[in-house]
Amino acid sequence: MKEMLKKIKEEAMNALSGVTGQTELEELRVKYLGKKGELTAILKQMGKLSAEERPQMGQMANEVRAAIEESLAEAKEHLDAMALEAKLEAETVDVTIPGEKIELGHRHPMNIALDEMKEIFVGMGFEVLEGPEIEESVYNFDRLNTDEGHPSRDWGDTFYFTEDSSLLLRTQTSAMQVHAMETRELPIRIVAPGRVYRKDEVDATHSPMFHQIEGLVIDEGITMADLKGTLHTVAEKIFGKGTVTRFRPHHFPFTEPSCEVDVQCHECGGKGCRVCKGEGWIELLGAGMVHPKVLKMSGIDPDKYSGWAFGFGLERLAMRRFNISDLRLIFENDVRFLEQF
Ligand code: 2NM
Repeated sequence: MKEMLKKIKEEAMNALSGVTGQTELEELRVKYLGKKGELTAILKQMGKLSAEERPQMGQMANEVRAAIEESLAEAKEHLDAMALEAKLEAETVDVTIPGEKIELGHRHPMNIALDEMKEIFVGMGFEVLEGPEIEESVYNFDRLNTDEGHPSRDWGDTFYFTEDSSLLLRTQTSAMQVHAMETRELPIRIVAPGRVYRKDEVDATHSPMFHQIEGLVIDEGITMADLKGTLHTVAEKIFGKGTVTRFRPHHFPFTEPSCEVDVQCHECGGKGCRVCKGEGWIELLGAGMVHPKVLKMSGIDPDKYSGWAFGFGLERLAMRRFNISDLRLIFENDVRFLEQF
């Protein structure tokens, strides 16, 4: 029996020293230490031994068991370490390899132009107001001193919702400014950017929907000098210091007097070239002193208060700013176009 125990120990040690996987390790454990294993088989025969031999054999069997258990543990530790090593090797990340480039979008050129304008006016103390695109004729026309027969009210020019022409898609953001005059405390210093709609055929310079930004200042003692000073400063902020401006008489129903503001062509300095189409000047916006009737209709006393207002088209500004030749490009959203900004 002693010989058998020795042989089991030797065999087990041999087998364990060459073990290569977890499954094999488990098989060996069962083979030597399991309920039907070789060591258990020997222990079952202990009863046949004499009383003197039994403790001796028992001790030896325990030693063999302990030695095999220790080797099993060592082999398991070794296999675990190898497995971890292999896993780490397989999952190595090379942090020096350049990452995949993520394509980021960016703002639309119209939004770039709009944000620039908002920033200029906010910097001068104006508040930005946005309002509804569906308006009542009262706000889009009547309160702006645009009388019944005015051509802009024509069904061929304006999108109406109702037979009685009372509800429409706003043709100008000044409708919003009438709301402001009606509801706000004075003084008022606001800009109203947004979409406006007119029944125009689509071509390189026209679209039935475009964007405007209009501004309004009302306080005691406001004069044309405020209009000229502020709008000249705005022109300089857009086109650079030293920009030359020209205020030309014009007519709008909601302002009196009215004017159009031009900037001298930055390309030719006023001599006339392709950019200004030989004019020497580029039209920037329309403006004027708010008509006393307009103030009165919105509940403001024209004997105490006066104001000035302006309005211009954002697409035209963006087209000049980014050198865009055709208005349709702005609305088509062809990625090949948008990628250029
Ligand atoms: C323009 C030109 C001139 C304008 C007038 C008003 C209001 F509400 F005060 F009457 N808002 N905007 C105005 C004046 C708009 O656009 C070419």
